[in-house]
Amino acid sequence: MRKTVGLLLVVFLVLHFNHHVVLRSDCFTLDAVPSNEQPYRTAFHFQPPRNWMNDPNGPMYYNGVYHLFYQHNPFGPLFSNQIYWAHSVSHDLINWTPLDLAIAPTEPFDINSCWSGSATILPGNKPVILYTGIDSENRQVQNLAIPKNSSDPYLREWVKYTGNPIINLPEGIKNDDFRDPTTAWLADDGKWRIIVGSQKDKTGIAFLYQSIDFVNWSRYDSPLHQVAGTGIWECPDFFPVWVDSTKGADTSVMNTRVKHVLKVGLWDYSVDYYMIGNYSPAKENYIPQNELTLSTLRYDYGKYYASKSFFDPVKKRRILMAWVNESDSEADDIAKGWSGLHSFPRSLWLDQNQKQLVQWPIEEIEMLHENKVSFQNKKFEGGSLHEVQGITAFQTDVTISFKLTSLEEAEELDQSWSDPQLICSGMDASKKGKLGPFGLLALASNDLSELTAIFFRIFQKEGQYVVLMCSDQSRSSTRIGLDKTTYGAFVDINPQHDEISLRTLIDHSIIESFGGGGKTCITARVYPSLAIEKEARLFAFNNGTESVVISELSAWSVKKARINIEETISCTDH
Ligand code: DQQ
Repeated sequence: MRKTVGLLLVVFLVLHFNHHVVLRSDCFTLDAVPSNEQPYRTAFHFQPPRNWMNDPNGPMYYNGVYHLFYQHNPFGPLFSNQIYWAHSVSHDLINWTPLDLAIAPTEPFDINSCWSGSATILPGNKPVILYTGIDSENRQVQNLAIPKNSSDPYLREWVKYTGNPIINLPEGIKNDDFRDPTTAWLADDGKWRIIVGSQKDKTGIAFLYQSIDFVNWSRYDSPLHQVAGTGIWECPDFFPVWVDSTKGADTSVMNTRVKHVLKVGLWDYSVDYYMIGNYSPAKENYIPQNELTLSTLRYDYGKYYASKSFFDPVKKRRILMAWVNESDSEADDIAKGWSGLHSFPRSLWLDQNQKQLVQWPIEEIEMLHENKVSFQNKKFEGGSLHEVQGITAFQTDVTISFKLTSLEEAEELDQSWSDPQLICSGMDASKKGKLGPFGLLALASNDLSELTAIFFRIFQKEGQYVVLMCSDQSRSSTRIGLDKTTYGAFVDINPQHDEISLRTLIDHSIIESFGGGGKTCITARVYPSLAIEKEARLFAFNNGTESVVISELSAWSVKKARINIEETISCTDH
């Protein structure tokens, strides 16, 4: 009897207090810790224990817990026609506990996959999810799911509304061109609004819907916005940003102190573009101050797609996460047993000039910092290389700021060089300039045959200074068969007044870089074969002829977070 009570108590404690333990009926072990066999698994970026992951879905904060769902193939490391919503929870947005799959393709309205969508917290603190189902006829339709038990802080089980689909394919839209409902916002007329991504004849469309009860939805004749020639708009996001504060605004905030961001993912280019504009719910129109074109604002100029933001009521901020796809081959993914990461969560807000957004890693990363190294005000001659020692170069958070003392030496920017990515590809870090290239060499091997260079070059154009930021993956690995595209973008800062700063998060196979205090972000995936773990080194470099001053360099080792680690219990335990 005492043995039975003891056993029951253990089971109770395991179930109720140790939420890191996931009880499963199948028994397996998986070493989620990066090791020589798994050198590309990350330490502080979100990824599932195994198999395929893509878009973040339905992030939200509910009753003391952050929830993150994601597109997942639980059966293999490649995308499939059976995509589920997987689910993890966190108390700090750093450490994540995996829960059971939340939404599975089981019903006629989603039998061929449960695709992306969003969460909304309805009045009375009631979370709901809208997601795209691929129905039995392979049509994309919009569905509703609610928690089975909203007093469960982890919202482990989700129930699909029996009246699904709640929104059918609009007439004239192709079966596979209608997806990814947004978080809803409530307008003054008491009606909810959402947008859904679509296209017709290559015109990207954000269809606008309204509802009083969240179940019956009607479509406005005019979409919220559409742009010809852009192809299907995936994973739209629509939210307010304060014009006079870096704090976040909840999705339904609507007043003269906010502008509205419309973000759309262009599937044809795998890029998340955004517009900033004025939204009038009374007129139901959205007027962007920058119209969407292929050379307008992006969240990130590297590998970064299908992002989703949410309002964090705890710290009053808007948080953004995105899917960062692999750059290796499908065969590599099969060998690794997994594919896909999420970017490190970023806060985002409107820049003071109201022309663009600013993004910055959430401050919780400091929980993982250790072994700080730093120095200030060091003259950095042209041709210098400085190794940043004393940190784990394969798991690090590094910031470097440059002061320029000979700006007048900046080279003229050739009038025909309008595409920053092309300039970066043509002028890699080994090509000497005058003011630049200077920056960081990340994940560098001992012999420098492998390295990823993240750097700046300063030019003059029509009496103005132009700051170019590059992330050059061309020498990131001696392996062949990888996508080693070089990325580049301009940074909207004036080096006459502003220092040129770069913050880079390095985590085994991902390098996220924030230029100009987060005005320009570039994310890359890299797979070194020599610069792995303890063999990886980090350098600051200046390959211009002019000297610059490193006004500050600070770097930390970043500890491993507990991300979706399933603790295996003995098969005989149950
Ligand atoms: N991924 C989902 C779609 C979305 C696309 C499918 C974006 O809902 O449009 O996994 O990556």
